[in-house]
Amino acid sequence: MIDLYTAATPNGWKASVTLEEMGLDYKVNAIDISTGDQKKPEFLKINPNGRIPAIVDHDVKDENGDGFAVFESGALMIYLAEKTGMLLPAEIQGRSRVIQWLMFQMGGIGPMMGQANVFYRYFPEKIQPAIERYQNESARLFGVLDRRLADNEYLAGDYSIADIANWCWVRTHAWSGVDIEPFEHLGRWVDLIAKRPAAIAGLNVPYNLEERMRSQAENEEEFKKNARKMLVTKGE
Ligand SMILES: N[C@@H](CCC(=O)N[C@@H](CS)C(=O)NCC(=O)O)C(=O)O
Repeated sequence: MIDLYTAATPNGWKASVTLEEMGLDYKVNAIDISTGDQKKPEFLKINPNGRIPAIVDHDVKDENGDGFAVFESGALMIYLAEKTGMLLPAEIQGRSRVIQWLMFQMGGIGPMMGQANVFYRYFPEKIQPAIERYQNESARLFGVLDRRLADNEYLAGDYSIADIANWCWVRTHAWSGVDIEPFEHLGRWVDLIAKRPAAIAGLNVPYNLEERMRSQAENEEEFKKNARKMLVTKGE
């Protein structure tokens, strides 16, 4: 059995969609990142970085006889792919291609869209050059994905953890204020993955997404206030 520690965010969904695609048995532990659950000492033992997502695989023991903990969503996805032999080819070139597009998300799409969210949504001061910097960079990265998807159904051969990682972020483009309209092939791919039962199930972890979106729309100011609190956290 696997314990998943997560919240309803793109990085959290990367883990839950992957677990759903693999049909693994897992228990959801909702972490309230707005009140700082992720900075508590017991959680820092699982993820020293104090962020979600993280997993503990109780089928595998660490050197202390505890379940094996994995943090960093990309590492977590590779771990699950290696555990199951799914969504990551074994052969060196295919495997490298998937990891390249996974790292593209980890080092590009995630951080740039994340900072676009910070400056466009959460900061009370609207610093236009910062907003434009991160939105433009996100759009540039969307262009890279779009060109790749112009003659490839998925990012790296068959559907893989690279698609899940990028999709979980790109689908939230409106929250970052980045238009997807100019990217025809990217739009096709977003819609294609959105139909997958495991993607739908994974997005409903840890909460039902539609209900959350409704309450978020009602409480957008409250949501932004909580997000701002995270931005000023010092130390861990
Ligand atoms: N590189 C990390 C990023 C994780 C991350 O930033 N998670 C956010 C939610 S999407 C979080 O836990 N934020 C809480 C905080 O900043 O304290 C990963 O991919 O796992």
